[in-house]
Amino acid sequence: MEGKEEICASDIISILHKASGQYVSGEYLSKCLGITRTAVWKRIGALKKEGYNIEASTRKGYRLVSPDLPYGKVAIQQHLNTRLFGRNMEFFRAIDSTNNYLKRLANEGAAEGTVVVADCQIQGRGRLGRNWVSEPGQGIWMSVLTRPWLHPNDVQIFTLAASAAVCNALDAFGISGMGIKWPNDIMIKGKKVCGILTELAAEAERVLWVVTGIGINVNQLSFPTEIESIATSLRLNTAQGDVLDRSRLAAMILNELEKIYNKFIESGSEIIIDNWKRWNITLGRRVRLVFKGESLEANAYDILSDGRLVAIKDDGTKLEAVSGEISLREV
Ligand code: BT5
Repeated sequence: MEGKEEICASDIISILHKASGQYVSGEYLSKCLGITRTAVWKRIGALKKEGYNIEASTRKGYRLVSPDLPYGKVAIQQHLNTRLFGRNMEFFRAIDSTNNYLKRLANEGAAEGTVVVADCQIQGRGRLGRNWVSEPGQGIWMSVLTRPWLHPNDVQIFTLAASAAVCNALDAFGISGMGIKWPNDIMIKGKKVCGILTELAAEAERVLWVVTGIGINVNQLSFPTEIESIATSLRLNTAQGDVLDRSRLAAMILNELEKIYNKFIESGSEIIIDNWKRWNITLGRRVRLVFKGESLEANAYDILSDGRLVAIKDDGTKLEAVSGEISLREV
């Protein structure tokens, strides 16, 4: 669904949701939205296909049977407190990759803060062409578009904002035990619960757009064999093991991301570094690095204001690396 149709559909859901299970007449909906009753009926049909449990009665109109909105745009947006992030949102039951789609929108001039979310990705992508397992009903697979006024060299620090924002949101959501492995992997008990893929377009002196793709394993109880020894989910790390509300968590992440992003634009990278360090599990540890083809052990020491990692080699010399240049493992 696109344009006016999409706006009407989410308005219909908002109106029905506010009615708390009571019927709303087709006539009222058609007046509110400025569309015909037949158009209302058609859109209700489309919403049912999307998974909304709507009951229709010829005399009384329409009502939302379950007060819990299914994972989707309306459910996410009701928890947003942002000015920009997620206000313009597209939600898909299935898509190749939310990053791919948002990159296309970015090139077509989409506004800053545009967000694409999918329940399932057929070709979810990790870094360096790796695969990202993104099964339906389980995780948060979403991408956020920003257009920061940055020199391309300064993007690295910006990318660290995403993992810091996710950890802040997880904390507020009641999850504990998470930490960030430089640059952006979020781990719980040594297993990966969230990965971040940042892609950008730039001119020589200026970034045109940054697409930040965030993948979080939320409700999985098991994983495909290829990742079962390295992946975990939030649900597997809660005491009760209940299904978690992906809509609320996705919104909380966008709320946090916008907050950090705005502070960064106003006053520089300190806010990102402070938040990132709050969750860091790399600095102060011994790590194995593959750097420019050479495999070595070193002590992860600090990150610089531009986001580069500083490690001290055993001969005392310093090594400074941007992500993508090194692969890193704890020893
Ligand atoms: C990442 O890559 O960690 C970045 C993942 C970004 C995914 C988001 S989802 C929304 C947006 N749209 C996309 O298409 N992508 C982004 P990397 O560090 O390269 O990790 C990839 C590796 O993690 C794989 O080679 C697997 O070993 C492992 N892996 C794959 N799926 C996983 C999962 N669901 N949970 C944990 N580990 C996984």
